[in-house]
Amino acid sequence: MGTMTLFHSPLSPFVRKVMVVLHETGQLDRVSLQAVNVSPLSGDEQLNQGNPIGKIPALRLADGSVLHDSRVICEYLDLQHVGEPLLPREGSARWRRMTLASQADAIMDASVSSRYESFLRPEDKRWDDWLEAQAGKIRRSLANLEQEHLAELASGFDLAAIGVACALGYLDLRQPGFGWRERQPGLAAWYAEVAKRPSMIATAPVA
Ligand code: 99T
Repeated sequence: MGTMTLFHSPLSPFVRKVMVVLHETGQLDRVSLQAVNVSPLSGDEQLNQGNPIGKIPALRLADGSVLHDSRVICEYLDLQHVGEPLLPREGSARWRRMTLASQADAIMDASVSSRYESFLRPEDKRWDDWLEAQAGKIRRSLANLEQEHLAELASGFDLAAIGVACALGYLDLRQPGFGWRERQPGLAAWYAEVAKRPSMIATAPVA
């Protein structure tokens, strides 16, 4: 039984990032999972304690304080293990990797936003231009990863690479017809490899 509590849902790519970090850094047994099912329209009272925005993941520490969001939790966990750091601690490489990690989060944000627009919003209020704009963000980001970041991604499974892998996993889950593999064959090959890691297999979302 872990001393920390992670508010968790198996389908959230942001939660998955944290779970992959726990696997990769050997910290799984420090955390108990508390299942929550939230959307912008339905929150969870316990989750809101210390986390007024009410999103997952949130991590309640042993002293009762709560960390959010996923970036903060991942960085916190990265400072708690003795293995290779999952982000360079200093220098220009730190900012480059953090920016790549942020790009991965932004792909997830656009995908989650599309999911809410196409699933949560009443059918007569759905807005195709909104969906197309989110898809454009994702397409541009993936093209940029293919053109500029493949070598960087392949250089190690750190927080940036974990983020990109979770973003792609979520895109496959919610928009299986997106067709990114044809447009980004290098990224597809990289993803096929990292998807075989035990941390990715153990956290794969099942709809
Ligand atoms: O928006 C809400 O109120 C509830 N949504 C969430 O909690 C989503 C779950 S992914 N989490 C975030 O958007 C976290 C974003 C934050 N910046 C972070 O942690 O990095 C749900 C996906 C799905 O149901 O398909």
